[in-house]
Amino acid sequence: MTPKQRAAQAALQFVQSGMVVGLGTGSTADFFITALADAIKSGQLRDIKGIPTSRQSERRALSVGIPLTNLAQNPSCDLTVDGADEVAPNLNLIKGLGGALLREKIVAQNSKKLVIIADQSKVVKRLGEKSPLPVEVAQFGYETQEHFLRSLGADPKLRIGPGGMVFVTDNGNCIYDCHFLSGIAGPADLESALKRRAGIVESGLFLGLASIALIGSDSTVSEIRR
Ligand code: A5P
Repeated sequence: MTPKQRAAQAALQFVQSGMVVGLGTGSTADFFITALADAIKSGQLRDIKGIPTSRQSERRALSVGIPLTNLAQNPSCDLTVDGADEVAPNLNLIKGLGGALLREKIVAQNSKKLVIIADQSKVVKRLGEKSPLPVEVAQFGYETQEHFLRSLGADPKLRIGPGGMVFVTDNGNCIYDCHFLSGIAGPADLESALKRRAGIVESGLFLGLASIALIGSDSTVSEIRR
């Protein structure tokens, strides 16, 4: 079992029969979706409904037979299990390298508990230390955001998709991946500045949302709690 699989498997301890479960996006979240499907098939868990955070996790969940619902039918998840790109000691996160940050944040904010699953490579002292911060922006006038993001101390790179075209999210927006030379000194101030700017839809800063992170290694899973 890989560290990511180990963390994903450990997240099953938080799932109970009858729950509505937010399904994250990325390779670690995919391992959780598979583990959840196996638990449903074996009868260990019953009456589970999933809410996917991307088209990718929707396809994945459908392919392994997890019944799905949505926020219209179930406005709140009992639990969401998702990966992360960086996990700080206070459980603040960077997410969105998979491009699903907007739906991930909507589902996370409407969940009673957010459990993060990751391997040790995601644990950092300061956000922005390793990963760029993905910032989702409206297509209209997206070029104007580059200068604004620079004014906040970032080095923004417009995300390009696998085919060489500008990457477009499930929500029809673009992403700037924002590098910070010495990491992000004030995540809350940065988030406030981003929120005030028209055309910036959402950022991958997940502050104060996660309740626990399960960090998989070669042999064990450790926990970070707030
Ligand atoms: C998806 O948009 C991201 O927030 C993912 O949670 C993140 O990229 C983690 O991906 P891996 O689990 O593949 O490392």
